[in-house]
Amino acid sequence: MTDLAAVKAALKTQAIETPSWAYGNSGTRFKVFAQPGVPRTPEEKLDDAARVHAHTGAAPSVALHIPWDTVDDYAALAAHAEKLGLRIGAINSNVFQDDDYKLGSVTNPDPQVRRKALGHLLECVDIMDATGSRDLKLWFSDGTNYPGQGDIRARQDRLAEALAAVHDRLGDDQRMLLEYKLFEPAFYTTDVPDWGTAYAHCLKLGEKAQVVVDTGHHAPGTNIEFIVAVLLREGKLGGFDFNSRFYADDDLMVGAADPFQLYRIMYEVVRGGGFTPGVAFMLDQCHNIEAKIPAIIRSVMNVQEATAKALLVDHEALAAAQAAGDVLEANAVFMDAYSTDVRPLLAQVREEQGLDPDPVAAYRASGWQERIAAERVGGRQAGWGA
Ligand code: PSV
Ligand code: MN
Repeated sequence: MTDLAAVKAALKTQAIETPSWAYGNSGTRFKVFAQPGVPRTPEEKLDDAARVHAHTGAAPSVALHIPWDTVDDYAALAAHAEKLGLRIGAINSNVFQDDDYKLGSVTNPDPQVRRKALGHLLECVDIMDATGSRDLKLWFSDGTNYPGQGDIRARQDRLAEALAAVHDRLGDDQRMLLEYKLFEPAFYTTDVPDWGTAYAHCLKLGEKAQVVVDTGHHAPGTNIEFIVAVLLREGKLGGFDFNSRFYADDDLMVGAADPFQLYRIMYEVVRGGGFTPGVAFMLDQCHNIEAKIPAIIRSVMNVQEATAKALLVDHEALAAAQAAGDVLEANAVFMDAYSTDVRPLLAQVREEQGLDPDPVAAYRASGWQERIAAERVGGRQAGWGA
């Protein structure tokens, strides 16, 4: 039997981090469709993020991306966040948008480029100090396009050297989250292509190094929940970049393409003791054609729904069926929770928190969208990569 009160209490503790770049314009390499009211500054991105938190009660932190969110005074930016009831989440480094990084950043054969890349990563730790951020998220586009182009092993050595320098620089309460991605923009080899490579580096680095799982960064058909279970068992799961995909790194709204996969992932999180602040639930999405703020609200709700279902699994019944070798019953117990309509439960949770049970409708009725469309005129709209 599942304890409903405990499920509701757990749901009230869930924090889902939204990414600053999801509030700006984004698109594909074919076209960026600009939207009215899009933020022009990091402060305005936080203003929008505060609306997501106000209507969901579950999105108290915002990830920054440097240099997209570069400001003169990071402490002032953190103070702006605090005034809005938010805090600064992960600092995402960017060593993939500079001409110097054509052949790689920290794995580049040129030591000068490697020094520049490492300098950026260390600067990101300075920004963590100034903003009170706990996590440094590292994603490297480093890799090669052609067999023979680079020395795969030497590139691993250079990567390890840079990661160790960053690890050494971290404070006691700070962590580095190493993200992997199968391919793109490099097509032949990627220097951190999979969880095994990320795990091997993190294991060597030490306790402050953890793996981050971006759900869009796997080959089709990959069993992501298995990776989650293994990383949690090893104490090396630092968090998620949630999004969903049909084909490659589509960055669509989490839970939109495959809600069942999201449920299976959240089940392993709960089962493996990962439903704690030690595992960061972050979104990494780009809203190309849909309205951004309601799409982010919807994404937060999708994560909450998958979590609620995972929390509803009758663990005793499942364990009993598994121990008895009752394959069908075990599967039935697992599917029962998935098939539960948790929307009324979540509406109740929100009402108990003093929130509107329907966050998207509440946002629509708030007038915020009309207000930003009218007020944010002129200036340069923020966008992915800018
Ligand atoms: C790379 O594809 C990635 O997932 C990393 O997390 C980046 O920092 C982010 O996307 C930028 O959108
Ligand atoms: Mn990501």
